[in-house]
Amino acid sequence: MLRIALVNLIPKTDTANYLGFNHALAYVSSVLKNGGHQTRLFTISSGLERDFDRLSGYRPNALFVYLTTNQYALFESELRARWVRLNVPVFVGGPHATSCPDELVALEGVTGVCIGEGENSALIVAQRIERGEAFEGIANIWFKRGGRVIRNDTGYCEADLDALPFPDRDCFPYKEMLGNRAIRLMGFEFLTSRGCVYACRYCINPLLRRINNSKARIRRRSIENVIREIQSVTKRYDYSGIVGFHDDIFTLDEPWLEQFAREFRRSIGLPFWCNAHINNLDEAIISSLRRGGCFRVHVGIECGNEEVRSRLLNKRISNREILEKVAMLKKHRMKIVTTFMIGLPDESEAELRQSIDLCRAIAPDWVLLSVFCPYPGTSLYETLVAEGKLDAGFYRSISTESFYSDKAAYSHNQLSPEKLSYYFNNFTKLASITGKS
Ligand code: B12
Ligand code: SF4
Repeated sequence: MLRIALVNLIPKTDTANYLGFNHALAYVSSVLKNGGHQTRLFTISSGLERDFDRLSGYRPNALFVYLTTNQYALFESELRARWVRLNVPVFVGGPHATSCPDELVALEGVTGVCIGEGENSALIVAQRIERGEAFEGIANIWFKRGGRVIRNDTGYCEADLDALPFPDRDCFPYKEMLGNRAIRLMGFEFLTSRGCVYACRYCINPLLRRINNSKARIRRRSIENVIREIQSVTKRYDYSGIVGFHDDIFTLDEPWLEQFAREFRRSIGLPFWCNAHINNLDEAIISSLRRGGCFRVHVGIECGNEEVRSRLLNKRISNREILEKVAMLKKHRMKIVTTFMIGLPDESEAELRQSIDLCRAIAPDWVLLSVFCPYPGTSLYETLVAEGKLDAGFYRSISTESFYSDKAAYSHNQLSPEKLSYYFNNFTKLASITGKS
């Protein structure tokens, strides 16, 4: 039995609450526990010796780290300054490991990286560590041996999501999280599917599909499996608040949704929210959502200029369609959350103003606003690097506190940093919206 430290690097700011639960680590933890290992979660904020003391006090046999791009700089400094002292294998997975495996595996102190899905790979890695064996032949894992990088095959993903154990929530501080604002707004989180059919140029999904040879387009859990998980979670934590479905797009499969909504209403009966795509909303789908108890739908709008949305972002929806679907949602008394990004490549002030205008016309209940960040592995990142507008390694120096920052990661041709910051801080006010995050 190994003691495995699961590591999540989080900002110190209030948004840290928002990061309480992590699906990836919860799934990985669950398979490790089923395999007879012990896991403990360590949330680490910038440079705190106290966090490291807790970590080393656990005497872990290995560190399994979840990594997004915004967490890279903190990861690298913790690794170099502290974790190497533990002298244990360090494995890294998550979106940044999937998009930049070569760079990560080359780092001193990193033993291996996981590219793409990791439940099975994590378990086999743990078994090999326990037996003192090398990591050859483990799908999705690249590792270092004697200074040489060994690249095992990638592209493995679980075809049958019901075969996975339910994610392990016990390693998260649910009692504390229950008291905070994020849980009240976002609820207990679940995933009923993996994958997306669209190919937006700022999103990881096209890369995941490439890695998985399109096998991972959309996989869905059975309704029975999802309901059983929700029942066990609400019972275990005596929870009767809201439920959130974090699936990339919850509304892709109409027959599934219709049946799910009926079953959810019958056996769970809690209010829920979900992510949807404007293209996958019609009267039938919205009625199913409503019947199931859905009170809020999150839709990605991203910007107000439809030519930019289509050409630059490859999100092919028109403003007319957006407003029609919004009206339909409102007719069904659905609350609406929209995501917008500002500071898109070459975005002019006039275009940014169009985003504000569209947001005003939508009048959502809540706006999730970000300054556009070009994540490695996305085609927009590649274009910006190729055009010389972005330093390929920009993320090496960004702060983990910058998840929701008002600064652009690259040199913006049209908007000064002051302008961008002004619009970030005043977007919702200018759009006359009261809710913002
Ligand atoms: C749900 C979700 C959220 C949720 C919960 C996030 C969480 N940490 O759990 C919320 C709403 C809080 C959220 C917030 C944000 N998110 Co988000 N989110 C997602 C989403 C839609 C699904 C992630 C998920 O849970 N997948 C299911 C799990 C099971 O799969 P997984 O994450 O791929 O993990 C597997 C492997 O990576 C691997 N693995 C992971 N860790 C490890 C470790 C080891 C040792 C091993 C062996 C394997 C392994 O095994 C896991 C299981 O198979 C993804 C898009 C996507 N489809 O991936 C974006 C995504 C992760 N989010 C993203 C971003 C940018 C954000 C925000 C910064 C929002 C913003 N302002 O822009 C914040 C930051 C929060 C944070 N750091 O977590 C980006 C990250 C891009 C990047 N390169 O870093 C993504 C990829 C979307 C995108 N733009 O493409 N997000
Ligand atoms: S629709 Fe959403 S999840 Fe799908 S590719 Fe576009 S941004 Fe990513």
